[in-house]
Amino acid sequence: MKVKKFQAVTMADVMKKVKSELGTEAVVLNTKTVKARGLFRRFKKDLIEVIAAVDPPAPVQRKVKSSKSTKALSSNESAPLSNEAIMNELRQLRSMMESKNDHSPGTGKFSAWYEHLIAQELDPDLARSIVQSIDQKKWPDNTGQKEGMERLLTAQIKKHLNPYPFGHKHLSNTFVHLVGPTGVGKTTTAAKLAADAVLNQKLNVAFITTDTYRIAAIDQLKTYAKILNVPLEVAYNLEDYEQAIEKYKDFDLVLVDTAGRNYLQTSYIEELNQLLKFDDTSETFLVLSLTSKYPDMNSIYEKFQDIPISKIIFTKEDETSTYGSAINLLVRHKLGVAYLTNGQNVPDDIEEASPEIMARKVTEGYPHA
Ligand SMILES: Nc1nc2c(ncn2[C@@H]2O[C@H](COP(=O)(O)OP(=O)(O)OP(=O)(O)O)[C@@H](O)[C@H]2O)c(=O)[nH]1
Ligand SMILES: [Mg+2]
Repeated sequence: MKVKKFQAVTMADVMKKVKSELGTEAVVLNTKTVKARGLFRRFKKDLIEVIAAVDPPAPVQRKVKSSKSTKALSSNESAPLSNEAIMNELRQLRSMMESKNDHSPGTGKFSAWYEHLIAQELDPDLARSIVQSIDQKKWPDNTGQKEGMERLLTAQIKKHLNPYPFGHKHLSNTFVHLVGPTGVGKTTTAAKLAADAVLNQKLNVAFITTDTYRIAAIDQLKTYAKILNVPLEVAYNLEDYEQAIEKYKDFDLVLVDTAGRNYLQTSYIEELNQLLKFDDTSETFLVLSLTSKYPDMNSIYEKFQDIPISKIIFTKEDETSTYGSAINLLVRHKLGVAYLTNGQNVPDDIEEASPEIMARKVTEGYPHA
């Protein structure tokens, strides 16, 4: 690549010079204003300086002293830069571009990692900070191997999630509310959790459903209650709900299934807030599908500001291969995840979440060797 510095009083003039020297294929790498030099500089105007480059063979059309004005301007032209000066200019330009609107963290293997995170729909700023944190640390040189790269990336993502509460081994709080948008899998997840509590943890479990919105919803939970041999109360109003709480207060675990609503409408959140009891005997999981788009997940979560959401349950992991939206949400709102569900089968398709599992979802399938 041929790189050269040009100066003139106006941008139009300097571009004329660039075109004349390097041809129409030339690209501008940098522009700045420089003070005029020499005697009488106080009377001279500042100059526009442009660094331009062209790939060889450059279609150079040297104009040889064609006019007086050209001659005058060429006297301001400096000699070609030394290699070191050019490299410095290029380095400055690159760091300037990286720190502005270009999110690319560089080239080579790091840029490939970054692209993978972007393909996973991770927020570009978060993706960049993850990749650059690996760069800065100068990790051992086994990063050329796919496994090594995956491991490093997983560790960095995990680091972002570690501060938040994950998993839910001991269902210690009596009342566990499952809230969330329509059709994300609240009832199915309630059944999976109940099955695990009854069959594996030998807990005394009951169901309450406040979902009287759809007839089929009650039948759906009744079926699970019957199979698992656990009692179920249907709460049609606040009074019913208070009675159900009283009835089951000595149970080890009461799973409270709620109606799926369009929670972008605040009135539904107010309804929920009036019905459910939020105290230290209860915790509330917001159930979200991993197939949702990040802006939608984010809007829903933000609508839940008045309800104490203790953790997220992400469902339908089996229906997507991009997990960046989930990571964006967790990092942005400092949230942990209790469970991930990965299929329709009750009770099997559920696993306890951890930062490692979440991070690995993002890095699995990293295509670069
Ligand atoms: N693929 C897949 N499907 C799931 C998962 N969890 C639930 N489903 C399915 O999603 C559909 C809706 O599940 P429900 O449990 O009824 O969802 P809900 O949130 O209770 O729905 P509403 O009460 O109507 O808001 C059903 O067909 C479930 O079998 C999952 O992890 N993966
Ligand atoms: Mg339901």
